[in-house]
Order: sequence, then C-alpha cells, then structure tokens
Amino acid sequence: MQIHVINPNTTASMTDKIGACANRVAAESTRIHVSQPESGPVSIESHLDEAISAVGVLEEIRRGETLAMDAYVIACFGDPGLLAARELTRAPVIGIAEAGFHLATLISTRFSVVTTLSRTAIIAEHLLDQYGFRHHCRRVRSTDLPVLELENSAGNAYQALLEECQRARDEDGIGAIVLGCGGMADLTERLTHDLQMPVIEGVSAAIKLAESLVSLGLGTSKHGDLAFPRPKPFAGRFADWGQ
Ligand code: 5HY
Repeated sequence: MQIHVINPNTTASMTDKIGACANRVAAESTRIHVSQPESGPVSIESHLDEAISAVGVLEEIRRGETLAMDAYVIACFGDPGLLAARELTRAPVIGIAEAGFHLATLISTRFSVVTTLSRTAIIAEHLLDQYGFRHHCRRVRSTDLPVLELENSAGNAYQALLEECQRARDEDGIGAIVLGCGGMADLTERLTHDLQMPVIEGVSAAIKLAESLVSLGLGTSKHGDLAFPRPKPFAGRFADWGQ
C-alpha cells in the first residue's frame, strides 16, 4: 500500500519530521511517500496561508495520481483543500485534524485541542463544526507559539505546550488531548508520559485510518459532491488544470 503524506507548508525540516512520524506508525507493507508543495508559505498560521497552501496540496494530489497512490494524508491541522482534494481522486484523503477528532471520540467522551497561535484556533473551531465534533470538544486552547518555533530545538516550545496541556487536563474535564499542528508529530510519546493522559496527534491517526480504509477497499465516493469535477477550461496560470 502506498500512502502519500503531504505537508502543506514549505518547511523541509517539518516535512522530514512528519515523514518520520508516518514511517514510525505505518504497517510493514505500507510505503510512505512524503512531499511538500513547490510554492507556498513556510508555515500556515492564517486564512491566507490556508488558501494558498490548499492549491499546493491539490498540485501534490495531481502528482500523486500519476504515481497511483492508494491514499493521501494532508498533514496540516487546518486540513487545507481537503474536500477539493477528494474530488481529484478515488483514493481516501485524510486530514490530520479530522483524523485526530475521530480517534479522540473513540477513546474519550470529551477532548480538548491544544494548538499554536490563538489566531488559528478559529480554524480548528470551524472544522469541529464542519465535521460535527463541536459537542465532543471542550476547548480549543492555544500556546501562542508560532508554528516554526516547533522547529527550534533550543526554544521552550515543549515546555509551553506541556503547560497548556496540563491546564487542559486539570481544567477542562476531558479524557484526551488532540495536538493541533503537524509540527507536533514528534512530541506525542513524551507528552503522554508527562501528562499521564491520552495525547493524539493527527499524522499517526491519519496513517492508521488511511490504512484501514484501503484495506477495507473503501475510497472517496464518486457519487455526489466528491465526484470528479466537470471538465472545463481554466484561464491564466491554471490553464493546465483545464480539461
Ligand atoms: C500545521 N500550520 O499543522 C498548522 C498548525 C496551525 O504550518 N502546520 C502549519 O497552527 O494551524
């Protein structure tokens, strides 16, 4: 089985970290391909970043389709371009936010999300509503850490994240925590140990969900709104998207 993991931002060290996490949890028979868009923001921390990175995700999906991938993972907690990506393929496409929410509700009745900048918390809240998980989620908390601070091993990102997770554990009446950034993929075990509470990060969750769907022969439905887009010309810089 071949799974294409896409880091929607353009920071190579974060792409490598996400790839390492995916390879750590993937089954023996699963081959992980990891990539990032050629163009786009180094980190995704705003609606503009989300919108631009979504095009990059779709370009990577189109590339993956030429390589016959069995599934795709969008490794940014905003799940940028998720539904449009599903229109482009029969393979399952899993966003790490959606995957994290699903697994959290399988092991706890209430969870909290701990993410990066407070300005991106609204993006996670919109996804909770869109996916129907709002009533399972007690709070979306932010550490106010810029995403790329997670790449700074000399920084205090871990301590800041741990303290916000401790507040969630002690104040929110929850049974699990969902980490709100692909760049936190390497911190799960340490946080689980330090918090003595289930901590879920989306890259691992998405890999296991993708493997399950493929092994069940389930892919993106082509009946209804996720059918392949109707052929039409595209103008200007998107001319080669046209059919
Ligand atoms: C992510 N940004 O997972 C999101 C996190 C966020 O570049 N990778 C990013 O803050 O929304």
